[in-house]
Amino acid sequence: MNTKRMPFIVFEGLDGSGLSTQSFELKGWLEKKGYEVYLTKEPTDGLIGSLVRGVLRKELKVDAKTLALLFAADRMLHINNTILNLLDEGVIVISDRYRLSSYAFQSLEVDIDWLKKINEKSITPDLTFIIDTPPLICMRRIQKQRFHIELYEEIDKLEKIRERYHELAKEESNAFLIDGNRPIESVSAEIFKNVKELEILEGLE
Ligand code: 2DT
Ligand code: MG
Repeated sequence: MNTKRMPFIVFEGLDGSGLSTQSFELKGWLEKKGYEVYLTKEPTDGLIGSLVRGVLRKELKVDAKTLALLFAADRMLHINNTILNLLDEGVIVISDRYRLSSYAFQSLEVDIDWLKKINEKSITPDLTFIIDTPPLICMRRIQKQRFHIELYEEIDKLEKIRERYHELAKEESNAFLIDGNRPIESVSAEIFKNVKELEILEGLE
């Protein structure tokens, strides 16, 4: 049992901005350094997360406030059933999306102060990387990957969400806005540089 709690690292941004790619790259890089790493995502593939995915695919309809509560409940379960246990066991946890997704996406329709309130018991990540990629590029990538269009996937909405992320980058502690409109390796290099500065991983080369 490791006595130091390991870092909790989060990736945020628009869909198609390269979150999954960068989470995966960071996992591989840390594993090569000898760390045990668990890659997870929100919405989760648990019971509440699956319900949320149904809403995103427009298979079931719930109002915006209920959806915000479902995301918050999925997150609380994720923290208490998975994230905290792993961090305490000496595992680095990387999550593809976390609470800033709720603040950036749900605030299109729901008051942001209330969103922050229903998420106030969520732990603060040690690092949050917001991958910033122009919406048009994200939309093109999404269209290449699949046929259906999910909730929020309209250019004007994505523009607004991107602006929210810019504001959130200034507010959230330990958050970095990373230019995602570059080759994968350049984006990763900037991320690794910031991870190296985490005190608990001291000595990381
Ligand atoms: P991906 O699985 O492709 O990342 O899409 N979302 C996610 C929210 O609106 N609020 C949240 O709190 C979270 C975690 C963003 C997931 C979609 O769900 C949205 C894109
Ligand atoms: Mg997606």
